[in-house]
Amino acid sequence: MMQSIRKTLATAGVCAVALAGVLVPLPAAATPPAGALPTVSPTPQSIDRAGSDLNVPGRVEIVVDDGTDAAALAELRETLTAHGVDRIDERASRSGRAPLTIELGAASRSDIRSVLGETEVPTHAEGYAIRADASDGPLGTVALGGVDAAGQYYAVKTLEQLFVPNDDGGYRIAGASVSDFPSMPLRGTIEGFYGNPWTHEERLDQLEFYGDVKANTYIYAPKDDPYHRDKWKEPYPADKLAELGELVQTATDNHVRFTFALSPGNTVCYSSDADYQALTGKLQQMYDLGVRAFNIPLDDIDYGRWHCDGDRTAFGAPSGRTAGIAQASFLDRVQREFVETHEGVQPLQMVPTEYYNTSDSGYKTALRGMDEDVVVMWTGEGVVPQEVTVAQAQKAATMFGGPTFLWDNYPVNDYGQTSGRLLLAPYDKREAGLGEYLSGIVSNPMNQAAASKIAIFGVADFTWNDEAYDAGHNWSQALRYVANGDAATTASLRVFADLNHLAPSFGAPWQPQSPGLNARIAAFWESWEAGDKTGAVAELREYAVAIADAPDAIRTGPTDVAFLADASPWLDATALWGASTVELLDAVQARIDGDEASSTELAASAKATAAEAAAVVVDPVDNAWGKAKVRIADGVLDVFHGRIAFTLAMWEAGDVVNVAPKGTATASSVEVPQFGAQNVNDDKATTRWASGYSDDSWVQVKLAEPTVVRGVTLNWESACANAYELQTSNDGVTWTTIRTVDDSSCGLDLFTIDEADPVQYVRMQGIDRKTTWGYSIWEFGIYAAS
Ligand code: LOG
Repeated sequence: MMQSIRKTLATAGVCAVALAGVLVPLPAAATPPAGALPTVSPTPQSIDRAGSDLNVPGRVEIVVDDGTDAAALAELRETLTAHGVDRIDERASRSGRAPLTIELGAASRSDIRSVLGETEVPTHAEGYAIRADASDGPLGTVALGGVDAAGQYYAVKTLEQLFVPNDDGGYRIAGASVSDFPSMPLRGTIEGFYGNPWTHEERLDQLEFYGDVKANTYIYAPKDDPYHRDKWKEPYPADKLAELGELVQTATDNHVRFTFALSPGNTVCYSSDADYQALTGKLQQMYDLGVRAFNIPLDDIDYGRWHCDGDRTAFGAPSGRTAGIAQASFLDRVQREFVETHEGVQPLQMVPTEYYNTSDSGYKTALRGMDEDVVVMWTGEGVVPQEVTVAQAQKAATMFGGPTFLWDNYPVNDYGQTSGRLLLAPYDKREAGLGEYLSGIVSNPMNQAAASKIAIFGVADFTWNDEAYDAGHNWSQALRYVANGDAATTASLRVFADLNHLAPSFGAPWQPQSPGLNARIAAFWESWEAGDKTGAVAELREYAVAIADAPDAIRTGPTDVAFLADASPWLDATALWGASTVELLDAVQARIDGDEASSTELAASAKATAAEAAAVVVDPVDNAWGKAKVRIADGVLDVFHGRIAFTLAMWEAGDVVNVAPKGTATASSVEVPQFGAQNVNDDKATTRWASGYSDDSWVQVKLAEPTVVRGVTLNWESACANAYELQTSNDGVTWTTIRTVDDSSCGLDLFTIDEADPVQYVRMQGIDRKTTWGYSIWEFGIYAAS
């Protein structure tokens, strides 16, 4: 239904003026290798070289007609101006007076068809075709043909990325033949998180961004906007309404459907005509502003109760099944009596109360009875899924009665596990082929709007062309976009984003923390253990310097300023972590060089700087988790610091070796057989011992022979201890407490031991558990002089 967002030339003048101040063209393509085409994002379905590049002259003619999309034309004018064109003539037919002619309009227009030549025009909605080829003669022509108005707009958005800088400061347009269309009809975001809603300015900025990445959907559903959920019946006051009106206009100008969502589920009486009238009255308020897409989210509500006696009478006792019947009847009426009676409105969208799985239930059975035009959302298998596969989406289509619309909870950071985090990993783990069973995907982003662009860039690319999607490639493009095309800033952003790569879920994280740094640390220990300590330090130090310098480079480069504001505390912490890591590595090198005094001093300074880094808090906060400590490379960089500190402390003892693997581990209890005591000294960080659920549980290692112990390490799983003792013994009967610990890291605890006498046993004796589970340890390390 492109009708609703289509504008004709009649409004073009007004529109161009309105857009002039806000449109920022995509960064020009980096100069591609000779003959290669610039990278276009989202990845087109088909893009090929079609002859040589066209020089961009100072004067360009645009051939338009009544079918030319106003937003596309405004965008084209904008981008030509940004690339050095100072005279643009609009004409109804080609005059031959300008060195470059651009034909913009419906792909079916005869002049466009003839320039497109062999370039295929797709049939899909929002599709387009481009042909730019200088070899046709001295007067260059570029054809931009859209299947519909949005297609024209997207043709221009692709053309913007085909500008290649010349050495003389001018530009050329890459000679290309593009035939392109989206894999999924719905692409974009749902502002659906808890915590501070985005500001008006952030939303305007997002809508411009969606235009750049060919995303066409923005669903307005901030949980903490009172008029969206708690006070859903109350009409918006005039000032809010004016803002919403501006959003609707900006969305339209960027070919984005502003989709208004209203969440009545906490109080609605499904059988009440008054409530139906209240809801549709509010939708009407939005329709009058120009909104043509609506969504009724019924997530995160208690469907085990009614809010009125009428529902009990109408649907029976509350249950999943009767809730499904009630919701379906209510939404059917909205679809029939509101959506279908209002010109240009898209099919109604809804979020079911059971949105997080595909197991069948009375609720889902009832929901399948709903009007099949109503689009049903779900979040995947789990609220924050580990992955989304074609098989899952296929099952969802069966359970929800048709292709579903994925509400993808990434990079949203409103739940406990995301506390203190920015989620900057690429969009990943969505299987190619999802387009067959999904009508689309919207990202639920972070409270930090601009920082969410990295992930959204991926969602836009994946939904446009899921078969061609490559997360790593997309990440580079996304970082480059945030860096406004600057290569050095992009490189610094990559270092920074890697430190913020962990993607949590309600269970285990679904993307790991800092894979780039982690690989470098692994390489460090590999060289170290192979005997090349200086080489190990030198190599990692270079990366530590890159970490230390990244925040300043990002801040002084041409980075999106809104991103800088969002990321500020994380950038602060990164600078400190980087500086501290450089100092720490210098301490190691001093020690290698035999300069103990400098080493001790540097290590102490590194420790102080790391403490400062760890103390940085997010303040003020936009997130539901409140004031929290910033987390940067946690579990990777802090663990490395701990291990280095231990290594330095062990230096005294000369080279030390872990003797625990040669010993025998036993324990007071095991939770289940797979978590046996033998896992604690098997030298594998991936297997663990776990005790039964009692505070006084213990695990011990009987060493192969009496040994003078120089150090002990305990690598705790999350079932760790509030308090425990380290004990030693010679006979396994009489024990000596050598350390009482009440400040465990709940990660890697490291102890240097200064006891002269050899011992046969070392034991972790629990005192107080941190969780309701038992105690669990990945590895128990016992170090002695080698
Ligand atoms: C909410 C959503 C929230 C997200 C992550 C859906 C459909 N609803 O568990 O508003 O941002 O989880 O905390 C949700 O995902 N419920």
